[in-house]
This record gives sequence, structure tokens and C-alpha cells, in this order.
Amino acid sequence: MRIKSAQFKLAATDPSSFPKDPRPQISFMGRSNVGKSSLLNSLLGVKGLARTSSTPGRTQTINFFLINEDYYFVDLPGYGYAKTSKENRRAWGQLIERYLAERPQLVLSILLVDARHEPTPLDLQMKSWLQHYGLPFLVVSTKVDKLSANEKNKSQKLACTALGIDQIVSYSSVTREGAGQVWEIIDSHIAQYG
Ligand SMILES: Nc1nc2c(ncn2[C@@H]2O[C@H](COP(=O)(O)OP(=O)(O)OP(=O)(O)O)[C@@H](O)[C@H]2O)c(=O)[nH]1
Ligand SMILES: [Mg+2]
Repeated sequence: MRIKSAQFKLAATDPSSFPKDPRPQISFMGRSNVGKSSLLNSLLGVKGLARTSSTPGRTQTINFFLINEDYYFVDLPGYGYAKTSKENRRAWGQLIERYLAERPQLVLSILLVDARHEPTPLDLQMKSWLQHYGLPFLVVSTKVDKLSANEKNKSQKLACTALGIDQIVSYSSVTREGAGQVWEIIDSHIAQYG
């Protein structure tokens, strides 16, 4: 898809500030530091639109970006950050759950896993939430630039088995490997929404 415009719209800390706009939304979720913001930037070809950092827990709010005046990319705060307080974890859970449960515009959720590790129990839980809410999702295995072709194959199979899925897209925000495939899937979900 050709990107004509990509603008940061708002950072939500509370469900009352989620946009009520009917335009479709594509969300990015996954463990803290897995590369959600990097994936979003590299898909759009805009460096620094979503803030990235090597410090886990960088994105703490739900950030909405309006693309081509047509649909939203939604960068969700990551999970599994060990240093987070109990209270923060609870608030995170409530915010994400409210987002997923009440989002008819949510046409696709992209769940990121780290290609170098097996999916974590929290990754499995996230996938269960998506299924529970009947939401279409795509699993993207990222940072594959750090793996050999052989390791990549192995990691894909392992992740598919662990998550009980038959499709996973290998991605790298550094080389943009996988970008075409992810865009194809995003486009088809936006088109179906009408
Ligand atoms: N080699 C490599 N590094 C990556 C890739 N994607 C992200 N990174 C690096 O991983 C770190 C975390 O990336 P972010 O995009 O900030 O991760 P995030 O999931 O948004 O993290 P939080 O907002 O903290 O939940 C940064 O140092 C990125 O440069 C990738 O595909 N390949
Ligand atoms: Mg982030």
C-alpha cells in the first residue's frame, strides 16, 4: 500500500479517550521490547513515528496513528516487563481488555513474537484473549535478521506448534523482510471491512 500520510493522533490511558471514529483499526501487540513500534514504523517506512527504545516498557499508552486518512495503526503497550509493579500490570490488563472487548473497528490484530525464543506463557494468553473475543489475528515472528535460514525455519515451526496456528509471517524491521506479506494481509482485512 502506498503511504500518503501517517499522523500520530492520540495516546490513550483510559478507554474514554479511545477514538469513536468508525474507520478500521489494526493493532500491534506483544511482549515488551519485542519490536511492535519498530514493525509499525518499518511497515509505514516512517522512522520515529512510533517511539522505539532498547529499554523495555517504552510504550505505556495505547497510541493511535491515522494512516492515509483511511485507517488506524494502534500501538499497544507491551506485556511481560519484569520490573512493572502489580498495580501497573492490573491497569495494563484492564486497558487492553477494554480495548479488545469493545472494538468493532478492530479488523486485525498483529501479535508479535520474538523469533529467537519460544512463545512465552503470556504470548499464549494474549492469543487466547484474541480468540475469546473472536478477533481476527496474525502472528508475526520478528527480529529474524538475527537468525540463519535454518534457525528461522525451526523457530517458525516451534512457534506454530506452541500457539496452535498454521500460519506465521517471519519479519525483520531491519531488512523489511516480510513487509509485503504483512501488507497483503492488512489490505485484505481492511477491504473486507468495507
Ligand atoms: N535486529 C532487530 N532489532 C529489532 C527489530 N525490531 C525491533 N528491534 C529492536 O528491539 C528494540 C525494541 O523495539 P521496539 O520497537 O521499541 O519494541 P516494542 O515492542 O515497541 O517495545 P515496548 O514499547 O517497550 O513494549 C529496539 O532496540 C529495536 O531497535 C528487528 O526486526 N531486528
Ligand atoms: Mg513500543
